[in-house]
Amino acid sequence: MKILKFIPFGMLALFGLGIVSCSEKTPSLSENTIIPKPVSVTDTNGVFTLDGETKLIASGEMAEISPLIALFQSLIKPSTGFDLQTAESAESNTIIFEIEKPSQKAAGEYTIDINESSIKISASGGEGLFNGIQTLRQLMPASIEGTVLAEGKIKIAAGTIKDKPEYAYRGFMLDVARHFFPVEDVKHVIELIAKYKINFLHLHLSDDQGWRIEIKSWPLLTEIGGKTEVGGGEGGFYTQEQYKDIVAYAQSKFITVVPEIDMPGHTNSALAAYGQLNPGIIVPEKGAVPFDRKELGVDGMATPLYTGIEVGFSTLDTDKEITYQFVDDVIRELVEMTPGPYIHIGGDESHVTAIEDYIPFIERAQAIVTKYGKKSLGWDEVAHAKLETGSVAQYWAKAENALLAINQGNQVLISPATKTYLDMQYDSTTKLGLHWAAYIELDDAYNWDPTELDAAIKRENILGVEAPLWSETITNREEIEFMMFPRFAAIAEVAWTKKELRSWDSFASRVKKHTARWDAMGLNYYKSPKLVWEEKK
Ligand code: TNX
Repeated sequence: MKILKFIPFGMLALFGLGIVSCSEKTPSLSENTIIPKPVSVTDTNGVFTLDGETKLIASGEMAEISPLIALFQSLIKPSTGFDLQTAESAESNTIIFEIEKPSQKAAGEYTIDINESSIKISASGGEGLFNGIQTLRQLMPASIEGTVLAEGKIKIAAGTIKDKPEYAYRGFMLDVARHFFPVEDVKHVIELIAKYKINFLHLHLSDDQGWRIEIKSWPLLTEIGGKTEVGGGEGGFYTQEQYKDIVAYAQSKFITVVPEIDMPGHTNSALAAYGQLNPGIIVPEKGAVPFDRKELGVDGMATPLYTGIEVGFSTLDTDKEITYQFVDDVIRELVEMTPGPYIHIGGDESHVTAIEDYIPFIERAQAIVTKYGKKSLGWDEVAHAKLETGSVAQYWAKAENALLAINQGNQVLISPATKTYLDMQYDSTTKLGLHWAAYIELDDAYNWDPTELDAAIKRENILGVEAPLWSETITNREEIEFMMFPRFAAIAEVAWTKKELRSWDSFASRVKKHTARWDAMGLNYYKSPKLVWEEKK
């Protein structure tokens, strides 16, 4: 017979207390929910306590470290009230920001060492230090992401994190042409992507529906071509000053802007501004119907502005010298305000440009980019042309095009529409978005790898990964957030973390806990059933 023992109430209460204090224990470092997942995390004993007295110490090149310390201070202040001060040195309670010289670390690589008395982030330069700070912020409570004052000190378990990116190019693309987004929204997007160690922001600055960047030598591009957007709204454009402001803001977060002018197709907004660039009469359903200029007695004909979402009906006149003057002027002005290495020349879906016109056009556009000292990026179709050394083809639709680039000795940027297109609907009930390529649930966005798309696309052929957000159906910040998150976190991990270190189960459990951060930010993310299912398990 089993004898049940009487347990006095007081003891039960004691057990209860035990449970409470257990659950308050600082989770070990290896229990982190960091996204993207770092290369290695090792636990040691102890806990570091960050409080108002914690001192911030720079070790190395001050000019590079100071802005990062300022960034850290502004990250900590809103939700803690801590006005963290810098110091030359201190015995304990320090966070050390170290730039090693010399350093074995690659760009973007960092180490974080945490013990009871200090945290040290080391890197070979500002980019690595910045990445380390993004990781450190994810070791702090979710409240750090918000502005609500949370009482108490911050406890971080001791240990070491070693981390470096798998791919050098980790990108996000925002289509500001189909719908225009003001500077504040672009900056908001920059803040979001920086948290996930994205280092390139590709801005799709022109398309049939709108021209969004001021070009001083061709003022009508924005005056006329910037006037509207999909659905007939008022559109808009960035002045050169505003664009430079975006570029500088991105730079402060170690993000390089890649401006895109899509050519020779996707150019109706330019053709509406300057008829002399137009080789035909544009009928959206039919494309450019060629006209005889002499017969019509016109030197080109401006097209009407377009506010629908068809693609592939417009083209620049590839035969006329004025077209190359236009391309040269636009690229020259863009280069003057773009410190990054790439200019994107588009090149996709030029369905009404004959291939024998398309190829020489792309080659000339590329040569102009090279002449101004930059490398060109183009959608995968550009690989039909002869690519210059260093040009990159962006794989969005066809592996065979990616292979054309690889066989010429060029690298590819990986953006398969079926995995990375953040404008694709999550499922058939998603109100925003399109689904011509696929429905992309969170696990679809995660469970793939750039090296597994095609046997002939090898690791060394891949420059990186980019997630584009096309904006035919996206009109504001909340909608951008909804289509981005949580899938964007999945793609960021695909880009940062080696295939061997990734698993859906790990990602799903981290991202579920991570949503507390998004709640603190007030982010409008999609509540993926894949995560609820994960929780029920
Ligand atoms: C295809 S991707 C396009 C874009 C559209 C997008 C919509 C690419 C290079 N071209 O023009 O916006 O699909 O998903």
